[in-house]
Amino acid sequence: MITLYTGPLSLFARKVEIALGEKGLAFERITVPFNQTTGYDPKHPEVIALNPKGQVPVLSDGGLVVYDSTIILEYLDEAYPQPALYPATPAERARCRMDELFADEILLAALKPLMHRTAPPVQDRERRAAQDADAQIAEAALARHHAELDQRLGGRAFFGPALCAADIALFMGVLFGLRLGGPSLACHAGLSAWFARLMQRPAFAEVAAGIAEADRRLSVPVERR
Ligand SMILES: N[C@@H](CCC(=O)N[C@@H](CS)C(=O)NCC(=O)O)C(=O)O
Repeated sequence: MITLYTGPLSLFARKVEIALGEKGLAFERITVPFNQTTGYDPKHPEVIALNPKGQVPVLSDGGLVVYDSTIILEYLDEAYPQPALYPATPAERARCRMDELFADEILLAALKPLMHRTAPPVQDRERRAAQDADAQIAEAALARHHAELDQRLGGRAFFGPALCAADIALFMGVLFGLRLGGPSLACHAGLSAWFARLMQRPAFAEVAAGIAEADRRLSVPVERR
């Protein structure tokens, strides 16, 4: 029995949901409290008990507890090898892991300054101006990252020889950039087609729909700010 502690707008927990969906693994979902004002505070007591970092995602599989989305994806791929989420050769696996890391660390760094856009606006005008200035810099960085990803993809269907963990992590990063009002993919035909192709897959579409539903419930619409 697999249990996943997840968050409604957790990019990392949603990575794991896509991986579970692609592997056709049923799981019990425990959604931790989250709101746009205090975030994950107060934290779910079981997450505090299970993960020394107090973060989601946490996965429990028959009593084995695994935290951190990347480690969870690697665990799932070893415990449930079909369909594989990491390529076969050491070089391809290294490339996939670096692309996953690019999403989780480099793209994330450019997403963070956009995250205030779905939260209630701050009243202090100076702070708001500083947020807007940081967001503009982040948008420029995101646009550069999209161009780089488009080039790296080079017209292929996936970032690996087949769908791999990097596609999942990069999909989440690109999706969050779009939902936070970041640059469009329109001028990157390959990346845009890749994103649309992933959106056709049930595991990805379900997660994207879940995030849209959570945004309707929890977030300030970006276009209304
Ligand atoms: N490297 C971790 C990052 C997990 C993470 O940042 N989780 C966020 C939600 S997306 C969280 O639980 N934040 C609450 C906190 O840090 O207190 C992973 O890949 O799982």
